[in-house]
Amino acid sequence: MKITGGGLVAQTLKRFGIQQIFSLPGHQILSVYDACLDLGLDLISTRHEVSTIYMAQALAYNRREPAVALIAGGPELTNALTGIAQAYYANCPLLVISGANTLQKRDKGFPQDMDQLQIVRPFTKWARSCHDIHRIPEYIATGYRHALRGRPGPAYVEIPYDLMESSCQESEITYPEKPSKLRPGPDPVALVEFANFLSECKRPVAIAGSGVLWSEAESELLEFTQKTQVPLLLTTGALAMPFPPDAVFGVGSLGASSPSLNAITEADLIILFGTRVNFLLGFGQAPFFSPSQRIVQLDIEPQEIDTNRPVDLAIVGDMQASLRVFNQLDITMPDFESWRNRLGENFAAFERQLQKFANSPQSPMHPMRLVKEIEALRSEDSLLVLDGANSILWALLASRPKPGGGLIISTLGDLEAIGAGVPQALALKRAHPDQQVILHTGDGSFGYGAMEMESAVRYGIPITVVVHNDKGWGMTRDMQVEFFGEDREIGNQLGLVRYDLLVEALGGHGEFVEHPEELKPALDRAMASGLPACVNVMVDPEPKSPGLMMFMLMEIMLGKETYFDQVPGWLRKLEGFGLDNQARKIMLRYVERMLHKDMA
Ligand SMILES: Cc1ncc(C[n+]2csc(CCOP(=O)(O)OP(=O)(O)O)c2C)c(N)n1
Ligand SMILES: [Mg+2]
Repeated sequence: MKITGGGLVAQTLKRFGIQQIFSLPGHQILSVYDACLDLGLDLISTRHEVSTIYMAQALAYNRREPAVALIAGGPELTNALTGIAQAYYANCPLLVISGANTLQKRDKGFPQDMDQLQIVRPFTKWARSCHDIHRIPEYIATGYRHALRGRPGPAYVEIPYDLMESSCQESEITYPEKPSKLRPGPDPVALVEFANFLSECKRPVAIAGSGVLWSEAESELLEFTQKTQVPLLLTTGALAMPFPPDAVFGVGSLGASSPSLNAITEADLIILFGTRVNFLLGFGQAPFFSPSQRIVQLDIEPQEIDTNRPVDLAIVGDMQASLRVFNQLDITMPDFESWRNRLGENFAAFERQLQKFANSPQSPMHPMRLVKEIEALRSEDSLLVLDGANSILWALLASRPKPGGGLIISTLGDLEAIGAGVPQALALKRAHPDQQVILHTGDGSFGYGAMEMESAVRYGIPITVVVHNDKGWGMTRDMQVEFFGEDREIGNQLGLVRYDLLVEALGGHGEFVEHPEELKPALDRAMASGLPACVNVMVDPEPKSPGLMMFMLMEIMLGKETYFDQVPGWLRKLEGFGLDNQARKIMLRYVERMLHKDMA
């Protein structure tokens, strides 16, 4: 039987167990579309190419394996590039398949002709063009393998139009097996050393990041905490995996949560499980970290070890494999009971502080009231997507892991591109129609993917979008005011936009909420509507979150020192917003240090 190049693409993906393909049409890839009809693949077509990538990202986070985006090359590829770069800087495994001009038309001035490989190379682990129809399955398998193995990331396979449309005998094709996840093992001597570090410490804390997520090591991590009694913090990258909330002592980035900040600054041993010592961990520097703390870093990527902060012990290996071996060691641990109690009390006190805002009657709504009402509605298997900036920082204070769900922070990894929320939520709901999927997004960020609410209507994907509407690019507006002055605001206002009406016009359900008591009924109606829904909630732009203040502090730490005298003013704005005395003390210590340096 004859099969087209496009047919080989679809057939190989199907054999790998891939059901969903996210795509935007273009003539070069129509033969893949045609094959999807015959093979029963779930092809979702979008309104912007970057959405195809954002959707694949979310599915990859959820499934912990490469997901597929199919685009047609030329301007389709340039449009998709931000998503590919975002995945690259988040170590998110993707297989991007692109069409391209026929070989006969290349470099002659034909429309949509460009050197595609050149622009994707900096943002992919592996990028190739396939020129032999018989080798299409092999190239797809190789791309998949590069995306999956080692530290994950995006891979790119380009198949020119003439190859997509031509045919060969399927009997001539050997389909490769689906590449499996390989798990490089740790050095056993280093693991014994790790056990020694634990037996010598008094106040250990473990911080788990996306390395645990990609390795699917959540049960091994849980077993580690049960065996050692080391208190655990989850950074933003790890929150996408299902996890019991009562097994953690702090959630989110260092700056977004004072329990995490306390635990890190007071610990005498810090264990990093697949997490980068970047901005989210204060670069491992003072005033958050101290030189006297011992640090053990476990990572699958050897080049990641020692970034920003030299570590005392490095263990290179897959997280699941490393923890599995460690958990089998016969070790006696010191008693961490009082340390655990202290951190547990900190976390409980922090939760009580947040609770005060849950019932706040102020109008427009306090951002924390919005977060708390969403959190109260979440089911045990709820999938929550957070997009925006200030909106994310508020949500991270109170959003907790769920035993059967996950939490994706849209602005994945180090690139932190805003605007992926709608497509990401859509992909999750398509893959899990029976699970609750909620997107909590800033108004600015919603604008990027708003047109995908039409895709949601077209495919009947009932996501619930809650717009945190502060009528502006909130975080950049706040920074502008703090750094340049109250009267120097320009270009950051967005005005009052009825996003709810926009979504109604696209065929979805809309709710407009101006007062806090209207919120719960509106959310209930939106969820019961069975339609893609937008709950457009007016929130007070005035309160400042600890995360925002910490962001500005980090800017100063890395060179924006001229602004350090503003820090005491920022701290005053945090009064009552959940950043407790300990965290304030740490920041003040930092300011004093800077002042001293300035005078010296
Ligand atoms: C793609 C992209 N464009 C611009 C930025 C810069 N940026 C960071 S935060 C932000 C404002 C976000 O506004 P909104 O989504 O309304 O969230 P808010 O802070 O108001 O809650 C901007 C423009 C970015 N990070 N990524
Ligand atoms: Mg906003």
